[in-house]
Amino acid sequence: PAVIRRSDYRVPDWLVPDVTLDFDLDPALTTVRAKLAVARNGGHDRPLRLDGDGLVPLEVKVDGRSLTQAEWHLEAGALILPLPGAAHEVETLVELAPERNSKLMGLYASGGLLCTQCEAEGFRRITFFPDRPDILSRYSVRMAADKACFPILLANGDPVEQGDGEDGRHWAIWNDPYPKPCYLFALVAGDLSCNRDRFVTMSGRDVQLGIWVKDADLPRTTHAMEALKNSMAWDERVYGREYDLNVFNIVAVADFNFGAMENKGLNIFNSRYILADPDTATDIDYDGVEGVVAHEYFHNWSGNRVTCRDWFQLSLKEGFTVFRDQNFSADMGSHAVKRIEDVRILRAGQFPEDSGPLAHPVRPESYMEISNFYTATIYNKGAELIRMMALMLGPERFHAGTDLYFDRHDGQAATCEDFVRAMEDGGNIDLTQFRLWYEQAGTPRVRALLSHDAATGRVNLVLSQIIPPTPGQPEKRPMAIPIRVALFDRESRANHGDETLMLTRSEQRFTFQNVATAPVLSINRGFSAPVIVDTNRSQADLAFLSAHDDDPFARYEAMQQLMVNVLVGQIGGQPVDESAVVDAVRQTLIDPALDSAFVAEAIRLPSEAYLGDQMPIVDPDAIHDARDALQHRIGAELEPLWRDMHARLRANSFSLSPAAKGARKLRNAALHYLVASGAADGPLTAFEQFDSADNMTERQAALGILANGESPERIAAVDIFYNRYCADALTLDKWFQTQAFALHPDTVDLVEKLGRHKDFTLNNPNRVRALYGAFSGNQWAFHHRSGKGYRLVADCILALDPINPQTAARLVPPLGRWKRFDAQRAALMQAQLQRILSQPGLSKDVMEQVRKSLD
Ligand code: HT7
Ligand code: ZN
Repeated sequence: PAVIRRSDYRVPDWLVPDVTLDFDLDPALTTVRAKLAVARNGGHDRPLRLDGDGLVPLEVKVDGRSLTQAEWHLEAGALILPLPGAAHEVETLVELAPERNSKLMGLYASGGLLCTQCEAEGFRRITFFPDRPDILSRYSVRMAADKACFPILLANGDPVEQGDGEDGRHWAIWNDPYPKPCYLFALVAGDLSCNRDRFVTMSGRDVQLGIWVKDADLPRTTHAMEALKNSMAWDERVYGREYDLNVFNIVAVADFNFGAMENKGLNIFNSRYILADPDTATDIDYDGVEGVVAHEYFHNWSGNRVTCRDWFQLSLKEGFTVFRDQNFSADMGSHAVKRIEDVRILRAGQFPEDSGPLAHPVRPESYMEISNFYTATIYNKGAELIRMMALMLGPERFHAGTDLYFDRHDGQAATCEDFVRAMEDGGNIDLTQFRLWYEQAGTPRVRALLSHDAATGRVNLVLSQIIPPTPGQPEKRPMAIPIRVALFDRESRANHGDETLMLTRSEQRFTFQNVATAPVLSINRGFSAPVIVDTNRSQADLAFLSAHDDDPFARYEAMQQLMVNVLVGQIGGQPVDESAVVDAVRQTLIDPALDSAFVAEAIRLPSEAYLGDQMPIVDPDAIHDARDALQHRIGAELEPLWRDMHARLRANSFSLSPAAKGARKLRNAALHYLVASGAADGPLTAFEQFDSADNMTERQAALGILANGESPERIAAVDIFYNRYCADALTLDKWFQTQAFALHPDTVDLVEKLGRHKDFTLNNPNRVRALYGAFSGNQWAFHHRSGKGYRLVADCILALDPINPQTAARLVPPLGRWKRFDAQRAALMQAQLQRILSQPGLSKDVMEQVRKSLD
């Protein structure tokens, strides 16, 4: 497959100011008639090229005249039309079979609905079109369909007209007045019910809101609707951005390759990010709904009004929009806990990507398949870049920068460079060196060495940075890294003052005066930069910070580091005293100033995968054993506290208040440690929670805890859960996921069995992710020394690739981490990658990921 390079960007040869689409919809055979007003862009004589993927032109007309086959040709699926003159109307007719579209890109059928997914390059599967984001067009869309099967017809923009046709069919016309790239095109046809509401914008316009779902799911849409209205108000209050159309619709579909899609005025969602009720959704699910609804809504400005010039600029919209949704969620709940969660996600997903064969810059230089670049680097690291700029500028100058960005580029297809320039001009700052964050892949390592001179009262902090080599980038230049630090007095526990240091050279010395006694260093407070920090802090200093740091992230981090040092020390044969961890957990539990959600985060042991990331070569078995033993010790030594807490935090009735959510989180943590203590009544207590819970947060947590062990209660809970929820797809996903994620020696065999379960299907991406996605994130099970885990995932990739290559390709990265494991495991992983590569007819999606993973 061809490699697309950022440096090859050229302005479009032809523009398409207006598009009229006419859909005659039917799951088996849909026809699409497209009329494009095309205009030559500049003085050239190149033909019009309309991308197509799997399309056959049944008719091609120019200015109303049908062309003969000699007047056009197809080139790699694209329709090539040599055209004279400056402007024409080009008309094409194609046929589609949505019910046979298992890739879920373009127009497809899902649960009786017809819907579209066009980002990144799905529009070319619907009609011939220059499928690139810098072509902005006004769309008018007519849809006709059988009225009984598809009573609701939705598209982008505002509804214009509707009526009944012959043979039980009906039709509707929608117009979108805002020029948009074709990746934002959408339509939905189906038998849907609507949760209707309204929002009055800051300028007093009334916007009709609709969340469209299957009728039975209507009661599960209230949280999404609240989230939508809160998002609309937040974007007005924080960014001064108002919604622009008269209607805003959201549709939930069961089969979706991603979380959701921000189509102009018609967001389409994976139902897991819309539907929520206490019986089936956990608090994490509720937060997911709120965050994704906000994310897609915020795209209306950061993505739709200002879009991307080309796909290399993807982080322009995704990084910025993740930053916006993270801050929104923090404002809706707890800033401290949200930051901890976001950093955990970054470290679990992005850091491994940045240190492996698929590492790429936030603004990549090349790709084979753009769908493979919807990554944690583009999204989450991209958000960290915006966060660093916000920190360096301060809130007022940052918002001067974003105002300038929106004003300058409204209605345009922009670049990451445009965003940085708006920050520079609006915020009055020089970001020349900072731009390297967009260019250089790899997680910087910052080393911090603190020394104190009692005679002079001077503290020296020497910071140095190393950016590891990544594919195609053997040498790196020093970056501009904002590091927030504070120095604490050991005696008084006073903070000598928060400062943001700019590390811009390979090594730099920072001096602090008038510090009488050797202080304790708090560093990368708030996770001010997405870097790995190595310090010479003792376990005693970390214990001090875990009890007294006034920055919640740094306090959490000190606790994590304390635990990492003990576990990595033990695994490496250099035992470190565990009692400091037990004491720190005890201190945290009894600190009355801390809220429950923070406590639950702070006392959680680092994941097995995170521990693996701290080691030169990952030893999954040793990591599991050491972590299990420490968990047992914390459980056993503090057993009365866990017991008391678990009993005390039982709620009378369900609520989504931050306090109630925090209490559930901590109660689950207490149950976890109580069972880990080995107490004889542990499994029964877990089963009792499973059985009596009035919410999924406690029920699923109890199921997960039981699934890790061996008990009659485990078998009972797994069966009860299945029987209760087997008719509800989203909840049944949890059944698959919880078992695939179990820290149990037989998980690998169980996953093999579950892959043959009657409810398992490769046609639904949520189900695939629930089983194989969860399993490949379970380090101990996936890296079973037999290599069976690798074979299972490779089998799944091979079977899924012809059905849904995008989803198949997303299962490849865990196999590509072979360099991080011992020679035997590495060879087994490589063998599976080779086996995949030898499959004839492999998709471009999987091929790109596998080839890179073998390098
Ligand atoms: N912008 C959306 C991306 C997306 C997507 C990408 C590839 C394949 C399918 C997809 N569905 C949605 C999601 C977002 O970031 O908001
Ligand atoms: Zn997005």
